[in-house]
Amino acid sequence: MWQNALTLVVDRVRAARSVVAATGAGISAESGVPTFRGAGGLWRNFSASDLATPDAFARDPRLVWDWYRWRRERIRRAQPNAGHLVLARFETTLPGFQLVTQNVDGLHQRAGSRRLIELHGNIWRARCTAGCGLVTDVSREGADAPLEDAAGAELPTCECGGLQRPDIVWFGESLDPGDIDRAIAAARGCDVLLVIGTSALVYPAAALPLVARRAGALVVEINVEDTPITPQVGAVLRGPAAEVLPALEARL
Ligand code: BJW
Ligand code: ZN
Repeated sequence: MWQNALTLVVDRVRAARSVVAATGAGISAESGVPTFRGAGGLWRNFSASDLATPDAFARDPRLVWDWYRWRRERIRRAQPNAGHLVLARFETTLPGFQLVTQNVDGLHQRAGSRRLIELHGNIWRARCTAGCGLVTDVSREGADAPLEDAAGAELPTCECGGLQRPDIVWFGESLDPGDIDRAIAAARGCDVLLVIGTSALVYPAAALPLVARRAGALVVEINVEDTPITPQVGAVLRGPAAEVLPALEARL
């Protein structure tokens, strides 16, 4: 039972000078946003690894945009859950708290998190592919359209006429060096790292628990399933993030 491991985690969080949380798609699962690799992670029989690549976009930008528009409308209808809300409060209740996310859904911001590193970009922004570099807020686009109408819309273009793409880090693309450097520094400098709702398969984000562990931090995995890092963490809180995080907060 994860309630037993909780006592160790509570003690270490209370004593910590710095706590870092690293989240993945699992934190938003209870908000109704599908994860990438679990059941429901498929869209029209494509997996994320088929669509979230520069090659896929070069081959068929309409297909990729349809997928992102469909996801955007699902996310728009979702609400931050109890797990997101606890992490937003940790910013003011825990010393030196830093949140790092692989998620692009913006639910951490909607829950109130401000000190946030988004490693893989944000689905509510588009970016010009023609080299002018303009980044556009697309959070109002399609807001009034029903979910079904999102597919097949025009391809979005920049003010300069260039094709826009989602402002997201795809497979084989580099993360923003400033973002990953700050995330690694936070992992290296923390006393407790909470790894929440990630399959820990995608690098370099998956290296953060190893960095923290080597630097002497307690690494805590909060997940409904085992992952490749489970054998290497100091504590496992096996359960849904929207239940485990409020239970942790209540004990602090
Ligand atoms: C719950 C729950 C509940 C469910 N409560 N939990 C080193 C080694 C091997 C490979 C590489 C390497 N370095 C780089 C690579 C290549 C690649 C990579 O890692 N590939 C691996 C898959 C093998 N990495 C990259 O390409 C990265 N770029 C890079 O490294 O640049 C340098 C470079 C340049 C050129 C060539 C090579 C390297 C970029 C990675 C970008 C990832 N982007 C994506 C998609 C775009 C975003 C989008 O459209 O939304 O980001 S992939 C997708 O996976 C998405 C996610 O952020 C990411 C991570 O997924 P996550 O969050 O872990 O979700 P799931 O679904 O996998 O897991 C959910 C978890 O939640 C599960 O464990 C559930 O059990 C759990 N769960 N309900 C708690 N209620
Ligand atoms: Zn442009």
